[in-house]
Amino acid sequence: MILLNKLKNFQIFGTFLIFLFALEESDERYIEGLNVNLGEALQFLREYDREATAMCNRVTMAQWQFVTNITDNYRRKMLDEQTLKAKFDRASWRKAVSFAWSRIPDPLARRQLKMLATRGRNSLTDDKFNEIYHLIAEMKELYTRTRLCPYKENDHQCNLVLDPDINKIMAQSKDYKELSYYWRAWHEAVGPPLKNKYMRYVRLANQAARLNGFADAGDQMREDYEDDSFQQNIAEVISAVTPLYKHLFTYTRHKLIDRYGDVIRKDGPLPAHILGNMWAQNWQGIYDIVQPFPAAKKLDVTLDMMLQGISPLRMFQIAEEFFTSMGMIPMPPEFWRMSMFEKPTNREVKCTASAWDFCNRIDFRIKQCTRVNMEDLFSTHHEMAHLQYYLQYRDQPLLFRNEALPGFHEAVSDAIGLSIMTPQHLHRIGLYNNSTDDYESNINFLIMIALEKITYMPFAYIVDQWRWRVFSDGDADMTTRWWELRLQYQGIVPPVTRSESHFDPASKYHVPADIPYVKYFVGIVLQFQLFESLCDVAGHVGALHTCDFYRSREAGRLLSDVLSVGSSRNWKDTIREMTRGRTDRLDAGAMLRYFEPLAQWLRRQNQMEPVIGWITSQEDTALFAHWYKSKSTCLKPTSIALLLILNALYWIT
Ligand code: X8Z
Ligand code: ZN
Repeated sequence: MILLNKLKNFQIFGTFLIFLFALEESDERYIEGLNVNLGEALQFLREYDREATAMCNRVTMAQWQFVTNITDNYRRKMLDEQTLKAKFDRASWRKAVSFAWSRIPDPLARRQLKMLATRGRNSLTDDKFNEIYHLIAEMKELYTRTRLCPYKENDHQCNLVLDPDINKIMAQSKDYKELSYYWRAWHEAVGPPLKNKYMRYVRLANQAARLNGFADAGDQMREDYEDDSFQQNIAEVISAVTPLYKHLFTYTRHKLIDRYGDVIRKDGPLPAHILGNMWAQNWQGIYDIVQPFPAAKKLDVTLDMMLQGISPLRMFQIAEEFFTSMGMIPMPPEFWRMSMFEKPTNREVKCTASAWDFCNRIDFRIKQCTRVNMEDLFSTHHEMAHLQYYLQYRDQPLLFRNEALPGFHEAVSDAIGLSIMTPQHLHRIGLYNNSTDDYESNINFLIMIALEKITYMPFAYIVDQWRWRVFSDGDADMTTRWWELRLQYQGIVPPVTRSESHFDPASKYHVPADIPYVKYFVGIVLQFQLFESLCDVAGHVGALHTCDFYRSREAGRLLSDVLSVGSSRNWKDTIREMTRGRTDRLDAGAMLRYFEPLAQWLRRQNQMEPVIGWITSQEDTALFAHWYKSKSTCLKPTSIALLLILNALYWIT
């Protein structure tokens, strides 16, 4: 049956596929050809590695030139290089699927061929490939070009951009109505014009996935995780984290009621616009409201950095010393010569900090408009951790010069972050004298990290839950489905009534931009697993959140071993090595141990609360679900289905 379907699909794309077919005895999911010649496969991969490396270098160089000197000329050059690369990728895919790759006996060659054969949307005809490519570009363009008018200002200067203008207002304003204005204006400017384009995109993405042997585009996205129980694994993680999330939620609700009064129900969900972020994805913006002990000493070494006359260059040297103190790789001379450490004054640049691998094993750079403050000191370490990962896997073939699984790059950088942001570390590098090792400062510290990472878990979980469901079940009720997930996992509701035409999921860039999201969820889980492992081998004793593995050669050795394999093997082997045999799965245990002192404190604070978490009322669901709005159809289709089944069972028994 599967074979028949595949053969039928083949009819619609070019003649070159005539000699391809799915082999029944191989893994039935994927497209493969007939060629089992190992010598030819190895020869192809050698050529691919050489040509793709040169291509990668040219594209990266063009991108770097553009973002460090924004001109139309450099933009054009970059787009030209990207187009050439897309053509090259397409030709490589054709060649890769001409092999019966799952029967190639060399496991590393097989793995590389599989990567080439199963990724991307090259199974589409030229017309459709171009269509989806331009559709995504158009959606991104529409999103990034959106501008808003300011609240209550009549000067008609409608040029506020999301980043940084509106993001800043969402994090800083405490004016309920102002926040509501920006929330609504953003959602209504972005969502509606994207809905039809998105629906077409879903169809094309699904076609590409099916032609490639997947059930749908979500199934294809999950292939990156090479794990049939991946969905089960992440569902277990979110269940394990939910009790802590609900306690943090309840404590925050209490503080928000103190601030905004009874517009917030004591046992209900929270309105999405007052949590310090456009998508309520993390709540760092309201730390000032939630902070339990405002009088406790604040951890900020900015003044110390200034008093010591630390320059941006010195910040990079401090970060490098963190890695060399653990016996890891120093930054190469090219890094010091070619990076952009400060904002140039003579040209326009994109200032978002980023780490760059130019794919030639020599050239690695960071771009950052560094300011001398604590936030940028952390960011410097974060970006350099990305570079350390690039350096560690630089001797792998190009296809394996990649993170072990999507999200691991961020996990590594963030695990380093957990170590360097401790007062213990800042003291060891001579930036912090007073000890903040009192109970209140510790709770403040943990709440701050929890407002960044624990609140993010349900959001990072639902984006792809929603997307995968659209890919598998179709585009009906997309906005309602979005809010059902938001309410179920995050406990938030829209501040104003929604309808299907609002298409709110598109308010998040990664949705129209076709960027998978579950990797961010994976990244948070793994950073704690990695952090705990490194703390263990470094011999840390005491509460996990106070661990700093600076200067630990043992931690450096383990980290180097884990990073240097890149993506050359299944990530489960890497996680097993990382946790020294304890597990090969995503596991919330380390994260929960890190936050245990906070969890205990929150449980005590919430003792008098009537409800831990939220109770969903009709009033909440009526904000977005049309079947709750009219009295005649007040039952959800799922409830109706359940009633019908119960009814049928009644008659059968
Ligand atoms: O998209 C990003 C980065 C690029 S990888 C800016 N992040 C996610 C988001 O903004 O939703 C970083 C944190 C999560
Ligand atoms: Zn990063």
